Amino acid sequence: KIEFGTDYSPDVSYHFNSKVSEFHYGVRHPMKPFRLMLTDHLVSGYGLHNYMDLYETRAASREELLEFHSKDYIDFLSKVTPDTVSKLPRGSLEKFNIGDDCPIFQGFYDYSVLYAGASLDASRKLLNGQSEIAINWSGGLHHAKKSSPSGFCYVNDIVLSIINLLRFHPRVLYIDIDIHHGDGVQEAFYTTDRVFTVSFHKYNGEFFPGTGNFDELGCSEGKHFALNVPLEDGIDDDSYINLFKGVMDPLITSYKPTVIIQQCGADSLGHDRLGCFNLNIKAHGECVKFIKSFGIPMLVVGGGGYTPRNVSRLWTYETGILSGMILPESLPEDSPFREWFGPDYSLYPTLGDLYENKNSKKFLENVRIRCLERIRYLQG
Ligand code: V1S
Ligand code: CA
Ligand code: ZN
Repeated sequence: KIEFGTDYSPDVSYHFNSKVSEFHYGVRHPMKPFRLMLTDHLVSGYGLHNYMDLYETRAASREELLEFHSKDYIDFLSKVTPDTVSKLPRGSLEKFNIGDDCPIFQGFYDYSVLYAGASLDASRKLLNGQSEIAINWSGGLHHAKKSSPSGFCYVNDIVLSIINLLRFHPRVLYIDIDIHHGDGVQEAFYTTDRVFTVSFHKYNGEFFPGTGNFDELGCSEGKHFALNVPLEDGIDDDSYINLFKGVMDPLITSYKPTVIIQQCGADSLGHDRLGCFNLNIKAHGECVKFIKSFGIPMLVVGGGGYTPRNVSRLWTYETGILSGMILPESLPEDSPFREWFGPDYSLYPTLGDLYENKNSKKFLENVRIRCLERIRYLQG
């Protein structure tokens, strides 16, 4: 069965409500909340529930949402339903960016307040010192803006949690390893030095959401407190880990965050339905393990991830890392939905061989050097 690892086992809380996995964006839509149910079954199948404090999460309140989102927008979200959406006055769908990416599906508001409530609960556990690491795999919806949904995200649970953490923490570090740029979080804190945002992502100006070039670095008080690491298709395990550690080590040492939020979008894995990187589960997990090794309180959230069997493998593997447990490679035998994981039934099957690596050594070394030059500004 599972064993204690050699590294430190912190106090970990796991925040989940199975209701969140019962919503459907629509049959053609790539976002499948069901992946959260698959994850929870694997986590409990491995017995990881015995090594964490488990909390069934609640909905975020309207007042909590208004800490970031506009009243106009929350009024709209809380009132519109699939039945009323077609009767709205002309222009409202465009105004609120409703369409294929962010459809008004049955219960979408209940879904949104549930994943946001889970991140807020998790941030509260860190604030009151009951947890050193708090996990919400249903959160990480990094594209939502103050007054509009974007990229499958309706409310921004990350921004709401950071606002909560800022009540007592002087410096918050946000790390985003989803394949997409964490634009909603970057934008919300673009003018403050109290939140440092860093996102690793595919960038070519066209890939969604189209932002995240290296020259976006923050402005006014926030200048030099946003870092973007634009990457090409097909990045492999060693290149990604080297770059990630090479940037994050000096960044954490210089910025000295008092709390960290890591968004662990699983669409940076190889074989993702929307992604185009070649990462394996162990490499993605190595990034989480590296951040954990600094021993700073951490909120860990999910995000993208469109091949549900691999999303659930990844987040289970990372739950193991965060709670300091070593999981056997072979998946639990008596777990429901086991048929989703064949023919290998492995926690970390090989994923990283689909795309040509368009990130040359020279390109990556250049990215690393430019990041280090930016980080030097933090030392004053
Ligand atoms: N890539 C991609 C992609 N695929 C879809 C999509 C496909 C089928 C559907 F029925 C509905 C949507 N949308 C997109 C992207 C949005 C990606 C969001 C990633 C979210 C995250 O992982 O970072 C965090 C949870 N949207 C677009 O590329 C925009 C369009 C430009 C093209 C697709 N159409 C559907 C909308 C406009
Ligand atoms: Ca990212
Ligand atoms: Zn994504």
